[in-house]
Amino acid sequence: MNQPPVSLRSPSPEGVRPAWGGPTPNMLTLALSKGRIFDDTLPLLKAAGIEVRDANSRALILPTNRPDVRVVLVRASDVPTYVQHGGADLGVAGLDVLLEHEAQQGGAPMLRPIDLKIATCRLSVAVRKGFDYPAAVRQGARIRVATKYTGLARQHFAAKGVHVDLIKLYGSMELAPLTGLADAIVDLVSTGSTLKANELVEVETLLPISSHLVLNPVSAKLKREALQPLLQTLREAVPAAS
Ligand code: PRT
Ligand code: MG
Repeated sequence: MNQPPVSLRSPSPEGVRPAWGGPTPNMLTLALSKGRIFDDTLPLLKAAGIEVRDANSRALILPTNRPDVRVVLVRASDVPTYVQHGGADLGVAGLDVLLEHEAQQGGAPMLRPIDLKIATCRLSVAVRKGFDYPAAVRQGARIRVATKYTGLARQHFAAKGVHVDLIKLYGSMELAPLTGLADAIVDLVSTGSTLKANELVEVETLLPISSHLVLNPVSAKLKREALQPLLQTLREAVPAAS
């Protein structure tokens, strides 16, 4: 608290982290979420010459083999917030998370220069087997939909002219139609086995999903020289066919 702020801001040689643990002026901070995005991003980073260190530690800030690049681990749904507000210069997040963030926040869309084509799935509507979905969504009807994606679900049903009562959930969406909490869910589907195990059927797809690289707009300008080569190698590392 009594530390003179001058010492925090004194220039340090590139790559040497100041004693207070913050980034050096030229350091790139990449926000990732643990799990499939982290696992699928590592090989792309490796192809770009970046190896993440201490991946199995409990630390939330991970160094890499490059002194000017570090990784911060955040919740998947927090990646857009970190990147938008400069807690990270860049990040990787599912299109579901990015578009939902934009639907909730409004404003300009985030800078999304590379589709990494990883963690692919789709955002779909699912209902209980035997539920008459076409009848439930006929023009002017009213339907109860449980989802974590209330912004995207609202847009989808509004475009169809269907009145929707949205029920916000944070997980286990599949349970909602089985317990009578909702008529339908909007959730991610990959293999379809989770729906199948719960006797639900997919009745409509809102959009195909993959994870994208997102950029903080200020970093995109001020750290352009450091970012450009990294973005280029990542672009080249993305599999041509998804
Ligand atoms: O888990 P947490 O609450 O911390 O955050 P999160 O669920 O957002 O993170 P995570 O790591 O589970 O998902 C991160 C991103 O991975 C998502 O935002 C998607 O872009 C992408 N992704 C790709 C998926 C899936 N595939 C996927 N299958 N995210 C979740 N699932 C879940 C889905 O919600 C459902 O419960 O897997 C289940 C369906 O899978 P199948 O194979 O049975 O159809
Ligand atoms: Mg999850």
